Amino acid sequence: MASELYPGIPSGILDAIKAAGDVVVIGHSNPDGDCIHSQLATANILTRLGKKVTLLNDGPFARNEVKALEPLFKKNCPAGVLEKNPLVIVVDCSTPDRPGECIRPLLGHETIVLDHHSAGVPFTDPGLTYIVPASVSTTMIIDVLREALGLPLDRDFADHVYRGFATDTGFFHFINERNGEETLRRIAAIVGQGISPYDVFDEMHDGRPLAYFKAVASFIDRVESYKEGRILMTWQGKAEVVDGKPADDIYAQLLQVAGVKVVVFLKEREGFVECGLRSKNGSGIDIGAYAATLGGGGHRYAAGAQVDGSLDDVKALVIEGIGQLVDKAGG
Ligand SMILES: [Mn+2]
Repeated sequence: MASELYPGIPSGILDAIKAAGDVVVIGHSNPDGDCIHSQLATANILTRLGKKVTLLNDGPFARNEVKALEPLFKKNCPAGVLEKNPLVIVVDCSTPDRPGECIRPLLGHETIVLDHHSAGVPFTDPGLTYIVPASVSTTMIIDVLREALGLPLDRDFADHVYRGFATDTGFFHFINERNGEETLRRIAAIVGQGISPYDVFDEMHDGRPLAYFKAVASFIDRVESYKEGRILMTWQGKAEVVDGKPADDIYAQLLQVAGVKVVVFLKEREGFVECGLRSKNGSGIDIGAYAATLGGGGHRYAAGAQVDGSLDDVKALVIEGIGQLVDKAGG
């Protein structure tokens, strides 16, 4: 059933799922709520179809919203599953490097890709690839898959779809006039299964230690401003250990600063730097395309890359590169 937002799912995907016995469902490393709940929503579908499901994720399960779910996932595919030549379903990422180590023994297996990221060169079989960049979350793509397979909604499935949707829309923030109507119609049906958006919001945010918020405050305290405030940049040194994942809160705060177009959060590692990048809605800056030039990827407004070098070197490189984009975009 094709719609304005969601084209029909390739029949090869539906046939491969129907034919499979064992299925391994894989998401990207350093998972967020959309990744983990896309894996769990897919597992819900497969289990209802009578398949044996193995969930793989490299972790770490650092984000508050996914921490408690870590025990449901393995880091290595058990030998007994590998022997059965399982079907592989990769969700919330499209390129073989994003899942990390866990996918290695499964490369070369029949692989379905379900995702909403547009950057990078996906796995090779286009007949088994369903990528919808206009979808606000991957869990909503899994909901389209459920529909195509003729399964009804259930409470457990709806809960997963809602949590991925909530994570990737920043709880109804990143929804626009192009995807809004169909997205909210679908989410109304999901919430109709007995989901409380209020409770989910609290569950996904509450319970973090005070030290976490003090760390966020210290990162915000050291923000550097470039190009008259159009770029705001901060960093986390490798010796600074934070329980949780402060990046999402830093972006949410700094993107509200007057005049900002791009927020950069650099995390110093041994020999390289993780670059988290966000551009402001309406800034005219495709930060995902810029991240791709660094060997990373992502979406138009949210992206990341790992760059070799010291914190100072990477800082200079990124500020120079984004400075040019900001100049070009004007305003
Ligand atoms: Mn996602």
